[in-house]
Amino acid sequence: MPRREIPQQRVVKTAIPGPKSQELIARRSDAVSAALGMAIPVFVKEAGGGVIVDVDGNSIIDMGAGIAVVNVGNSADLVIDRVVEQVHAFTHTCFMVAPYQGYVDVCEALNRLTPGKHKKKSALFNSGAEAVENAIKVARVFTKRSAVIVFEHGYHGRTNLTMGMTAKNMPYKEGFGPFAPEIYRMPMAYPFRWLGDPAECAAQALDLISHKIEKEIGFQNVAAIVIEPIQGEGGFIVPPKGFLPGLAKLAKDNGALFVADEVQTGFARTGEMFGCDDEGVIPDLITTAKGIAGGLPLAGLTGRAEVMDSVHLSGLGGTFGGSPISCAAALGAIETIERENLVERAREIGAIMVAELGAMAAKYPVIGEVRGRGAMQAIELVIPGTTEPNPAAMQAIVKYCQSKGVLLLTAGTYSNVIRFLPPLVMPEQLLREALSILDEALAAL
Ligand code: PLZ
Repeated sequence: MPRREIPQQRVVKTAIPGPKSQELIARRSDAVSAALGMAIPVFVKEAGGGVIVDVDGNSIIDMGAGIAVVNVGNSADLVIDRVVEQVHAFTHTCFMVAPYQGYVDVCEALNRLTPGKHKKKSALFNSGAEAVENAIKVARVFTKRSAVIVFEHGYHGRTNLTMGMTAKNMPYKEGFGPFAPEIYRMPMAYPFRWLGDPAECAAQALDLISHKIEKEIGFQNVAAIVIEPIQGEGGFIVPPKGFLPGLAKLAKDNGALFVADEVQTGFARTGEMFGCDDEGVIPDLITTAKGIAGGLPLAGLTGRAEVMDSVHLSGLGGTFGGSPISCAAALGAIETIERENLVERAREIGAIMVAELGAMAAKYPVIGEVRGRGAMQAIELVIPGTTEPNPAAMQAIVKYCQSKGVLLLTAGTYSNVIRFLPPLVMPEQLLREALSILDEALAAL
């Protein structure tokens, strides 16, 4: 089948939203629950490379990749090929009913690519939240303990257990309780907002956490310490060096499992295959989703073989988990990441973003901090001269950029962070164009 070639350019032909999008937005309002948000008010016709083309013909630079999902780009060639082949062969049998090779291939790839050379095993699910849920199930069976340690600003999903693990109340938790018991939230090493000396943030946070676990929970009750290597929804909070290794050691010394939620940081995003690779941290369990399958729904749980094998037969599963179509897509996506060296590409994108965003931070005091790693960067916006969050500036910048055909995503406990997650196949000129429009938006504030 000939490939569609979507011109890699920004085109704004109509107001955003244009008339056709407006019509669909009206239908959406009438038919779809009002509880679902919308980052940009345009309806998509097609997408590829670094752009999303809407139904009015506007071509918008995509700085979100569907929340760090289409790292390999939308409809990447190898993803299309593998999916089409699979759809013709069969669409579903259920892996627990009659297994198929694609599932095993994906587990082998996860076992090979995730941090650590030890013997690992995997299981596949549908969503990031489901992978996190299963990490807790496995950790509780293996350790025969129940307490789960999570962190301020953490995000782990929208199911009941993962809502309880997620920090931010509005919009994720408000009114949806009661939440599951035995979840304990610890201080996060967040240098920009650390009350003590930022240089001492990692050591002080680790001391505090160790003290709180000992006094308030009891180490002997802790099944798992669960953390995102870089916190995503919470505002791209990069823990200072030493914090993650310190937590992993704390878990190990006390018979608990260290679980890395790599749902957002995984698959080349940070300029390493996984976020934990940066400091050589080797988790006992790793959750993956988002970037794993080029846009098809799939999630993985990977960990030490003896941990993953500790659960009784048929204790894990699900009807659709590890769908053959999603597995085919994942194999195409993983091959693309490796063949096109997207890990290196994420570093190059990161270097451009850090330089450009750093220059903007020097000009515009509304930028309190530029932070991130690789192609996962953000700016935290403040009232100039303070660290007070500035959500109004965030809103204004996003709106300005949308009107010029640039899609930006937001984040942060204080709703004052703009995050940049371009597809790793975005042409450099488009990335630079998006950043120059961001500069205009900052100047117009
Ligand atoms: N763990 C670290 O980032 C999903 C959520 C978007 P699911 N983040 C995007 C929204 O508002 O729902 C995420 C994550 C981390 C788990 C999850 C959950 O992954 O695939 O959305 O269930």
